[in-house]
Amino acid sequence: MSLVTALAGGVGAARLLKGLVHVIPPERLVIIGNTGDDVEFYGLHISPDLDILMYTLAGIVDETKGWGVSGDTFNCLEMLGKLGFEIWFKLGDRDLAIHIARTKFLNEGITLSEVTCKLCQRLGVKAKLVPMTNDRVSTKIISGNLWLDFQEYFVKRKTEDTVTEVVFEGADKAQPAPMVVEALEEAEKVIICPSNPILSVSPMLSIPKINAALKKTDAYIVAVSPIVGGKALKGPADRIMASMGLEVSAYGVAEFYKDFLDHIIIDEVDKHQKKRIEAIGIKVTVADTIMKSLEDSIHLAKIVMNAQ
Ligand code: FO1
Repeated sequence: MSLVTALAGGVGAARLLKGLVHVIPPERLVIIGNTGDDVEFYGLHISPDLDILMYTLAGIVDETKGWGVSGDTFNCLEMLGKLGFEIWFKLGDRDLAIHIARTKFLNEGITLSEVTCKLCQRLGVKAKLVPMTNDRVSTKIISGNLWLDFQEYFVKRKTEDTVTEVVFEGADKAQPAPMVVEALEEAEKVIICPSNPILSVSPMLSIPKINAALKKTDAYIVAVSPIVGGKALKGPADRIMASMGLEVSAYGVAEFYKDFLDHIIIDEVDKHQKKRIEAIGIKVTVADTIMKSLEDSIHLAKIVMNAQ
């Protein structure tokens, strides 16, 4: 059975992958999830990107927000607020159950990969979801002389700080989780999901053995640009690319991945960039990349699978 391996961040990736599991048997899909955004609240280990992917594939995600559990309530958080705890990270009651279970398993000595596998099985997710690493890698956002934890920058301070540098603490020594290197090297196709290249994909690229596997693999590597018409579809990717000195365009995304990328899917509105991207040796497919419905996700997933 030939594998399709995806490198995935949060919401944009989840939207593509929920289409992909309708296009290929989910058992063929290995999803490597970013854990640079992981955070601890109230003694609980939270893996926001893994959860966004898991909830989406389990069909229980809050579709409006793209994260959290659909129809969740916030009674526990409200009470924690009354008890004087910070409650800016909106953890719903059902969502908290996942974090309690994850933390309990981790405290019993099970790795994050094994816990993720268990949680996926229990929620009926058939694709294989694996964290990029079982080691601790923390995305730090630097704004002048201020060092912020990722969720502090992203949620608490609403991405308002000007980012001068992004550091993936621990990445240089981190080992890829089991299956990650094999899934990249043995795949027929590797998909770089439409996630933030700097905040969501770079934590994975910063782990030396993941980076080396991407450069070594014979798999055909296809990315979907998260930048459409010079803007990020969601989140601060455009502002961060600009402050890192990258061109904020589909071309800028292609160039960022050019060391290993074979093909990029860009939006219709960016079709004028096709020739420029092809000139750096990357094939281009122009398509409608905005995913508002399941049909849109399936349509884009078919385009990704047909890219060759
Ligand atoms: N994103 C927000 O913008 N605000 C929140 O309060 C928030 C809570 C949250 C809780 C659990 C979870 O799994 C994700 C959550 N997210 C929240 C999303 C998340 O922080 C980001 O989208 C990712 O880290 C970036 O991909």
